[in-house]
Amino acid sequence: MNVEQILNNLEKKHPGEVEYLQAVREVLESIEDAYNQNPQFESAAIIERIIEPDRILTFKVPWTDDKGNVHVNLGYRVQFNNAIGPYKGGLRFHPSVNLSILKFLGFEQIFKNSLTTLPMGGAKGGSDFDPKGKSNAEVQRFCQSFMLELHKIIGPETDVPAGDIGVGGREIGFLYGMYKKLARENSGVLTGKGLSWGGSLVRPEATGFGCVYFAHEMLKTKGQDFKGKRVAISGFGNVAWGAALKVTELGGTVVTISGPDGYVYDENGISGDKINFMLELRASNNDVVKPYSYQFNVPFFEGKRPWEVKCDVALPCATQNELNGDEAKKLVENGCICVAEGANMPSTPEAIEVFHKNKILFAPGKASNAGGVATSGLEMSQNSMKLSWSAKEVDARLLEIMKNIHEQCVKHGKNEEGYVDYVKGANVAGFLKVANAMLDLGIY
Ligand code: NDP
Ligand code: 2IT
Repeated sequence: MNVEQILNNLEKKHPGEVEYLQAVREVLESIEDAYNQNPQFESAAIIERIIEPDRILTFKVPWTDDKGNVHVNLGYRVQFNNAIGPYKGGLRFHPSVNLSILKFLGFEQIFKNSLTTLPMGGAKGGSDFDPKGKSNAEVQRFCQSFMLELHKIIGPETDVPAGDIGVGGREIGFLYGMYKKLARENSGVLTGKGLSWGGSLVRPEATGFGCVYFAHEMLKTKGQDFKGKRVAISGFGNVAWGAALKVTELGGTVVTISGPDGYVYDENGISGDKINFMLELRASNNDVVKPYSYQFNVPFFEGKRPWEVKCDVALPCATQNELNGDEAKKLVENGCICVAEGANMPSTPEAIEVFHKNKILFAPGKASNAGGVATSGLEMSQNSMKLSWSAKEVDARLLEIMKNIHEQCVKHGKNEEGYVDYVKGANVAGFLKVANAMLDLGIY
């Protein structure tokens, strides 16, 4: 079957799963040549097998709020593919979570994890639980109830979850505490752990740092770097925070951060204590960035996204489909030369088309945000060895991994004119490794 037929069948099988179908289409369209050149993939139905998850666990998560009311949320774990290593991927707690979103994220994770050079398969999970406004005790009870089900299918050698939107160090702590109680073991079953109980230095910063390392490699292909560059960042969570730190360290000026309420524009740069203030905003559990504008006396643009400002580099670090075709045009008009995704699939297909048409540097999340899961992989290595590496060592490995991913993208994505299609490069490189592993492992 050709790629278009496979996509048509998938659309019929899973109508309405918009994000999942969008992610699969993007990958299949860019690996089509590699697939057609390798008939052994078709005879082993590699694509038909890679686009469906191995299994999905759905479960209810009952929990009690501080007033004694009982609530029921939905919990999921999508174990997508374990050809090259244990299932690996984050947990997202957000009211928008549904199966389509988790299948898109789990599917992307297969190729991202393959690119990291480390042995990790792809998975994702989460819940439609809304952490906004919940007390610490409520979050704790929710996490404990979630783990009562999840523990049945995870393990340090089978499936290793981590954080994502709404799941940070605090939630990983509550989840891990309950896992330890149930499994009676201390192991690397979750990553993003606290430093005193098995975590890795640099994991909190890793996704943002990795994204900026990747963007730096892209800029270097044009003889440029971050010095003096104006950088627009969206989001104000874990990824945006790490990216803001590293951009500033490399001499760039971060001019925006954003939340669901709008964006702030700080022309003097979001650096130093201002970056720490982002952490306070996030920890407040209110999900707004507006207070930054009072605190530092800068403009706030209600209900707007930051892609209308003049910038040299854009790093979308909030969520999927947060940068559309018109916004991409605006970025290009305003002189933006490089876009590296910190979030997963933040650019719509129309936006990607605009970036490619205008030949600007564009990196898809599965390449540029892979530093988070890569450092999770390094946390797993440290747990297995029962050793802790220094921050310097982890950071050096992270930098090497991001450079390696960049090389893989160039190798598989450069066209005759010398333009690098990082989407194609990342998808082809990520796919070939997993597809060849699947061939070696047989059909089952
Ligand atoms: P956080 O929870 O720390 O921060 C994300 C926040 O961004 C959410 O609280 C969300 O608010 C907010 N947000 C949602 N939509 C928008 C929007 N349109 N504009 C601005 N802000 C918005 O999550 P992370 O920083 O961990 O994750 C951010 C992105 O990075 C996600 O796409 C995630 O999948 C990706 N990622 C994360 C990694 C990690 O290690 N943490 C690794 C690789 C990728 P609200 O809840 O109100 O919608
Ligand atoms: O999207 C992602 O890569 C993550 N949320 C991190 C996953 C992980 O296992 O560290």
